[in-house]
Amino acid sequence: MSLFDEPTTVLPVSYYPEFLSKEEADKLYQHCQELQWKQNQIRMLGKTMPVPRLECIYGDEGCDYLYSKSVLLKPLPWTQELALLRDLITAATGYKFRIVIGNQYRSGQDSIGWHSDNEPSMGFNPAIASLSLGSCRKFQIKAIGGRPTDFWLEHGSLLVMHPGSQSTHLHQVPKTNKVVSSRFNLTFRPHTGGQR
Ligand SMILES: O=C(O)CCC(=O)C(=O)O
Repeated sequence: MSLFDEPTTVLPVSYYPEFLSKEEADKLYQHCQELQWKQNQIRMLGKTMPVPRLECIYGDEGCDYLYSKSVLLKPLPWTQELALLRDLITAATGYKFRIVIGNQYRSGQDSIGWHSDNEPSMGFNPAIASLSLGSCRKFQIKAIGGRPTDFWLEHGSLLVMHPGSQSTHLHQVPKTNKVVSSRFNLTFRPHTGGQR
């Protein structure tokens, strides 16, 4: 096989495995256990079913977030810990955020399927920063029509999806039959109320 058989894939993401120290990540994991998690219902293909993970949302007042035309998330006010983390991520990336959506994966059977985060409320070409805490899970990203690249999202890591990525790429956290304990994921997002 020659070096030229596989084209190099340049992904519109950056991954920082040790964005937080172990101590900072442990503290934030504990804080996440106290957040207001909800079992939301999603409507797909004419059926209503539970979302396969728990969700929460915190952010600026009025920054409601509707996804898949069926799940409406209404932000609670920022906790001090989440606001500090938002500011830390903004200082590191230069991107500004108005909401954070949390995902709680209780076991390997909790997941999020292939999707892009292209909801109009985030405006044109949003940057999304995704912080992981707890069990390591596989995150896959692929160009639409392309092959997936895997990242193993570690405790305290940050994955940044840069502007444009939601138009060209899909991502997912697939189910796994391996025994994995709880994982929290916090996705910091902009909110423009639909203005581009
Ligand atoms: O849990 C993750 O790492 C990804 C979450 C995600 O894809 C999303 O919230 O849109």
